[in-house]
Amino acid sequence: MIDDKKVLFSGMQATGNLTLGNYLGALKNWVNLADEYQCFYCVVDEHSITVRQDPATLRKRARNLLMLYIAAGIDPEKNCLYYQSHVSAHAELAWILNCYTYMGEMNRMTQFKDKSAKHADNINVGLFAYPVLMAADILLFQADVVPVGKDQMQHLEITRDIAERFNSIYGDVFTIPEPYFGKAGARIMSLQDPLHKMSKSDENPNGSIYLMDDKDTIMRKFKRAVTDSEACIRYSDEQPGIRNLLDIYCACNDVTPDEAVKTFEGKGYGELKMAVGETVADRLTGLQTEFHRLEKEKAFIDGIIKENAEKAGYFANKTLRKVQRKIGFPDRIR
Ligand code: ATP
Ligand code: LTN
Repeated sequence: MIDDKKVLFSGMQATGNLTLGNYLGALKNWVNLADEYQCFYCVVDEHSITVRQDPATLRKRARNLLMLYIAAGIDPEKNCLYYQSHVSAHAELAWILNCYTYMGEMNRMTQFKDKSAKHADNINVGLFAYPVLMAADILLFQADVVPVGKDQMQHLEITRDIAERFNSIYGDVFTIPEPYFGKAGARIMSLQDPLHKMSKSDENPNGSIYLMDDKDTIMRKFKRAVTDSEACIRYSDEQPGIRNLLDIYCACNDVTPDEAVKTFEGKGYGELKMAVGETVADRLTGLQTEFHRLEKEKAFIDGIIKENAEKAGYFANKTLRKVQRKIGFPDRIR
């Protein structure tokens, strides 16, 4: 608890360009959580280097991601938005937790298996230990809840296991975090392959709408979206392409699938694609305008980066000191 509120922690990697999936499935849903929770949203740049990065690009993307958080409507006064690398407690706690995590547990992580298959020339120890750093992120803030997608559930489970193991040895040190489901964020699928999720690391750029795409690009991608030959707009698993377009429409307009189906009753696929494209372009143009405004507000953004790193550091170090004391590291001399 901080100020009588439960703590919520989440993070996003600054690798690749953010997609409509990241926005509708995560960012957009984070906007109002600060009323109920003390929220920490981290740009997890230390996670990013588990895959080789170009330094200038990483630096730029990390800053852009922080500005995107704000442009998406996450209020930097009410939420703590910061870079992982600015709070050294993340790396320090991760080291400690490494010593309380078993190789066998890490060997079961499916993301490690996927990523090491993808980057066979760089299967580094950091990639293997990635979930331990994620556990440190969460446990440092004594987070009660963590909004994560399905693909990160395994990492949240290992976080809970590590925390429980640590607590069973040293007493109640860590809060055991729960997944946050809240209002279910839409799972957005690729426009080119509606059976796979829209993802920033997809090699086919036509499958994803990027948050910085201009209106023409957005309309073109929707025009080319894969549908089917049923020629009927229904919300059903048998029509994954149409269902995905309806999901996108619903998430942007806050309507239910039934309402959306009614809106498009008797209309053709072409019309549906155009309407969804327009809706998305409207949303993203607003976000882009705000992003470009923030780009010019260098001093304002720098101020947020500095203040929030201090704020996050304060809470994180409190937990770190407690952990260090529990495991027997010598006291600091003041
Ligand atoms: P990568 O391709 O690098 O794995 P990603 O695009 O799948 O990245 P993540 O960085 O793993 O995205 O996820 C960031 C957040 O966005 C998570 O909360 C995740 O659940 C959400 N998210 C990502 N893709 C989608 C999607 N297609 N639909 C809904 N939510 C998504
Ligand atoms: N692994 C996550 C990003 C991430 C995270 C976290 C999410 C790093 N640390 C802590 C929630 C809580 C991802 O790739 N989406």
